[in-house]
Amino acid sequence: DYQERLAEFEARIRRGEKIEPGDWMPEEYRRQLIRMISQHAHSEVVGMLPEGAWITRAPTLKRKMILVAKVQDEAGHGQYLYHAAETLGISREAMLEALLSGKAKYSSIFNYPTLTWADIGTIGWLVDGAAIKNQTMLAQCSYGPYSRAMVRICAEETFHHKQGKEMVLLYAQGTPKQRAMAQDAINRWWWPALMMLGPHDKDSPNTEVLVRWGIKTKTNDQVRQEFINEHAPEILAAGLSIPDPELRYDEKSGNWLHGPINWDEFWQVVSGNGPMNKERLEARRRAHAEGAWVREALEAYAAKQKKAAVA
Ligand code: FAQ
Repeated sequence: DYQERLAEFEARIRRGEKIEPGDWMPEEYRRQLIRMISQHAHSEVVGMLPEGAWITRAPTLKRKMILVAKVQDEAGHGQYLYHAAETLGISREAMLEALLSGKAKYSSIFNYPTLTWADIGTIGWLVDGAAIKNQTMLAQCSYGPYSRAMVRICAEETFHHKQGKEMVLLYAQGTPKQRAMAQDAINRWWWPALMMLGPHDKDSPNTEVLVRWGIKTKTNDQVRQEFINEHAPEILAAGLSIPDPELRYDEKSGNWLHGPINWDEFWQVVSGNGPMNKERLEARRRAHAEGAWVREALEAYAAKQKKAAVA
């Protein structure tokens, strides 16, 4: 019966076994994974937009090639994650419909504009930096296809992180104009990067069940602390400042403690009222409509192949 199956399922997770597609799982485990993985896939795909806007304006051929590769990686991550979600019984059409209708969430961070070229470096350093902290945690998750996807994706994001950090460090040592551009980008992306890792644990309704079932192996605040501990000293060492007057190193805990996060801003962005929410969804809807002919052609081709196979 249900209680026995649940006990065995939880015992498997405690033993560190992966749950695979087709294995018995509680409906709530399935629902939570579909929610998280589809939101993650949408984030990768919407996440192509802020950076994609700078491909034609990259300052050198080398930077342009790196940026094209990064944005292409993000499309690949989206594909990979939609497939992982499909193993749980949801269709890609249903997920895309949820995104395009504005019903599904995607990461708050991609609703901010990329105003200067330094934003591209800063996204690599801070946004990929935050994403990697979250995703190395998820690489340990109890659902096999998601955890394996995270291993591959983190490897690529490590490259994204390094190229971003290299760029910002270079500009931080550059001309006064370059330094100012790097500082301005850090000023605008620091807080959204902290928010990206989700609300404080006490305001995070999903964490408890996700941790119990080994989907999350760390809480939002734990991951945020790891992110700050790595990045705050590096930003300061580069001679840049962090827009948090309360930020300080705490000897006792070994942590960099931060000031209050503006959660009103976060919830505004999550509920569709961020600076770029409308533009982002509009761009996705346009891309979907303009790609209709590709889907039709694929269907026509598949139908023809099927007919040929029958004959
Ligand atoms: N944005 O109960 P919790 C990337 C929602 S990939 C929007 O704490 P949970 C790569 C949350 O969904 C970035 N909504 O939720 C890249 C929930 O609402 P719901 C994406 C957010 O799941 C780099 C409600 O608030 N990564 O960046 C956000 O336990 C550079 C309550 O929150 C992933 O998606 C937010 N930031 O923890 C690409 C990783 N935070 O669904 C291009 C997978 C929370 O109940 C360029 N996801 N909400 O209606 C996760 O690890 C988790 O879902 C968290 C949130 C940690 C994001």
